[in-house]
Amino acid sequence: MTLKNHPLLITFEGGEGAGKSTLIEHLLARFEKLNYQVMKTREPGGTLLGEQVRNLLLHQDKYPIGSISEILLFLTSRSQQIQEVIKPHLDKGYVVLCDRYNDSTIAYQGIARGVGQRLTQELCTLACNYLEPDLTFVLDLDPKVGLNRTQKMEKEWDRLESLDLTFHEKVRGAYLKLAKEKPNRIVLIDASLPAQAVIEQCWQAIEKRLLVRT
Ligand code: Z5A
Repeated sequence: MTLKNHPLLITFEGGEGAGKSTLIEHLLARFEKLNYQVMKTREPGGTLLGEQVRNLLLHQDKYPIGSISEILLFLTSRSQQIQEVIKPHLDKGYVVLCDRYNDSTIAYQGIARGVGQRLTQELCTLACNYLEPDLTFVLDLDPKVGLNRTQKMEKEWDRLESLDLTFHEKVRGAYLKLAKEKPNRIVLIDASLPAQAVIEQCWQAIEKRLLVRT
């Protein structure tokens, strides 16, 4: 099997506890088994600057951060990660699996926080210098189920998770809106299914859209 559209940027989106990390680990292993050069990243983070920014955002309970400042911090991390990590790997022909990207900023800050979808999209375009994913999976899950899953884990990030359920329902609605608006790029996945079924559905979508049998 060969890649039709090599290199590839595949992004993973969804609310808390939707299963992105679990899915990425399995897909990474599948690509490796097929001898692809593949790497995973997460946002915010992934570079020295990005990890500092992650730290700043994590501890927002100690100082106020306004909504525009919040967007700019997420985008600082993304822009640096694209420059230092993502772009160089794509240039070498890698498959890059990215845990969150612009759709997170549009869903969380642009729509759920109310900054505005169009403005947030424009800021994202600037920060990522027009680098769009080849494929995006949105893992759709009732936030009550997702938050329940994460409460069972040791989590470093609790700032946005601690926002009320209404906020997380808005995030879910925002992702559904984005999936409707971008059907060619975004594949909506029912994340309430068992992990193995989620992995198989995503792999089938990757094969169908991005891989060709030789
Ligand atoms: N954020 C933002 O606001 N704006 C932005 O631009 C960006 C981010 C980039 C990052 O948190 C936070 O930043 C996030 C959005 C915001 N908000 N919050 N809060 P993070 O990086 O620390 O975490 P996360 O991205 O929200 O991921 P997560 O909560 O760790 O969940 P996950 O990676 O999607 O799920 P998981 O770790 O794979 O699975 C969670 C648990 O469920 C685990 O025990 C699994 O074994 C289990 N699991 C997984 N799949 C299944 C299925 N299918 N069934 C049952 N159980 C499952």
